[in-house]
Parts: sequence; C-alpha cells; structure tokens
Amino acid sequence: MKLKKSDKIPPIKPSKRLTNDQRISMFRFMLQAREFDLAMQRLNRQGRAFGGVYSQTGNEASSVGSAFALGEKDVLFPMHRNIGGHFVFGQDLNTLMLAFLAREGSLMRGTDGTGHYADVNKRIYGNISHLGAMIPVAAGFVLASKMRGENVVSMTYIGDGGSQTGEFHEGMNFASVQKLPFILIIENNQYAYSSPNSVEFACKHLSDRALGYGCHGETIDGTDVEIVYDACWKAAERARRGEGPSIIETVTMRMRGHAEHDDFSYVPREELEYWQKRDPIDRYQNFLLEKKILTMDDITAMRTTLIEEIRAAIDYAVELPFPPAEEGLKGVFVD
Ligand SMILES: Cc1ncc(C[n+]2csc(CCOP(=O)(O)OP(=O)(O)O)c2C)c(N)n1
Ligand SMILES: [Mg+2]
Repeated sequence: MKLKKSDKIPPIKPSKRLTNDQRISMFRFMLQAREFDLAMQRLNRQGRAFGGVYSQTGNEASSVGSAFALGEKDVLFPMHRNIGGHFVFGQDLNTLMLAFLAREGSLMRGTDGTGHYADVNKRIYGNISHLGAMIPVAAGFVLASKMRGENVVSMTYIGDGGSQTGEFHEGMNFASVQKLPFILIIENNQYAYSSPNSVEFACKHLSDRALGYGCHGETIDGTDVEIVYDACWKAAERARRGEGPSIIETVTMRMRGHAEHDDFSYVPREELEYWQKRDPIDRYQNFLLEKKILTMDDITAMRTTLIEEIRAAIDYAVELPFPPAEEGLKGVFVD
C-alpha cells in the first residue's frame, strides 16, 4: 500500500452500543490472542509446535471485534488468523493447546496443528480452508437454518488473497441472491504470502465488489476494535431483518511472515513501522487508560494472569502423547 506518512493515528471511535464491562472483555480477548500467538511462536522455535504457525499479531481487533458482535445463537467460521474469535466463542485454552500441538484425542485427533477443527457445541465451524471454501459453507449453514425457521447469523473470514478465488464469487453471489443472514469479513492484511495488494486486485476497495452482488459492503479501519464491533453489529442486525449479507473489509497488517518459516524480508521495514504505530492492542489500551476504564496496574495484572493460564495449558498439553501414525489414514479412505 502507499503509506500516507502525514496521517495522524485517529483516536478510537467509541461505539454507542458497548458498556465498559464489554470493553474490558474485548480488550482481555485481544490480549489473550496476542499472548497465545507469542506462545505459539516460541513453541514453534522450540520444535514443539510444527507445521504452520500463522501469526495473527495485528489482527486482534478484526478477529475479536467481529466475533464479539454476534449473538448467542450465531455461528462462527474462523480462519487461520482468528484465534481471538475462538476465545470470544468460549473455547478453552487446554482444548486449543491440545489441538494446536497436535496431541492425541484433540479436536483434530492430532492430525493437524493449524486449527482446522469444528466444535459444534461452541458454534465454531472452521477453519475449513484458508482460500475461500468457507464462504459457500457458511452461507449454506444459514440457508439451512433459514429453511428451519431459525434466525441465525453466520460469519466467516477471507484474506485479501483468498478474495481472488472462485469460491469467493460463487459463495457471495449465492448468499446475496438468497438474501442470507451472512457476514463476510475480508481481512486485508496487505499481503497474501509474498504478494502485496498491488499484484492481487485492481479495484480500489475489496468491499466495492458488494455492488456487483447487490449486498452491503464497507471498508473499515481494522485496527480499531470498536469500529469493527459496530460495523459487524449493524451487519448482524441487517441480516436478522432479512436484508441479506454484508461484506466488511477490515484493513490491517500482517505483522509477521505468512507463517513462522517465512522471514517476510520482502516487506519494506517502513511499512511495518507504519503499522506498528497502529498496533490494535496499543491503540485500545491507550483508549482504555485515557477514559479511565482500566489502570496500568489492572492491565499488568490481566496480562500476568493470561500468561500464567497459557503456561498451564502448555504444561498440560506437552505431557500428552501424539497420535499413532495410523490415525492419519482415518477418515481418508472408505473402510
Ligand atoms: C488451493 C491452495 N493454494 C495455496 C494454498 C496455500 N496458501 C494458504 S493461505 C495462502 C495465502 C492467503 O493469503 P490471504 O488470503 O491474503 O490471507 P493471509 O494469509 O494474508 O491472512 C496460500 C497461498 C492453499 N492453502 N490452498
Ligand atoms: Mg492477506
């Protein structure tokens, strides 16, 4: 992206719909997501978490603000940078750690460590794929619930890169024609692997495509959690009123490589510095301190507790065995 160096970092735009308790809750989920992410990076370097470890640093406001806006019957199809949404939907640390460390008996039976699980009791139905496959499935989910007379909203995510796939078009068109209660968050984090936005698409905003589908579309600051919450809350209300789907593009930055094996040397350092100043957690922390909703002591205590909880989950998971190799063949071939 072209960096506008003169740009001042705007203050957080408070949502009229949030209580201070909800604000503290969102902040806690964001902090939890960040600390979980840092722990996964360390575990990867220690050789204890292998396969793809996809950092979601920079994505906390998009992930937490969007999931937080959903109601208690709504369903979530999170993607690889949406650990915050798992926490918002009540997933517990031990279950997540077991899954991410690919242990026997975990939600993915230890066959994968990148969060490709569904936990139906928690209304979490992803991550099916990074590249568009969740759009038709999440749309189909609410088609089924609509036919049963239920008023459920589904939400899923796609990256700037994934937005260029066929399933994006097919899923969005279908959801719009059927006026389904569906919300698509496009997390535009500037890169798809090593490809910057400039070689991915030629339209100005990815949400402009909504015009072609005949649904709602908007592009918002993906580093302001209250803006994300507000846009998604309104999208869910429209969906419940039968007004069909919304495409919400949250603009943010992938602050590390595609996954931990990638040193992201192709990302100009000035670009990272620009976004570093817009860190979603720092921005929200400053807001909460300024508004005297939290003190620095509260935040330090919150962070310490979260780190201790994550450490306890790691201690729990690393003691447990990996699955036997034959487990990898189950569910692949007909018995
Ligand atoms: C069919 C297919 N091709 C390639 C990949 C590898 N892959 C996974 S994510 C990704 C890039 C996704 O970029 P984007 O949609 O911008 O999401 P981000 O990782 O930036 O969050 C690629 C190439 C894949 N999973 N499936
Ligand atoms: Mg991307």
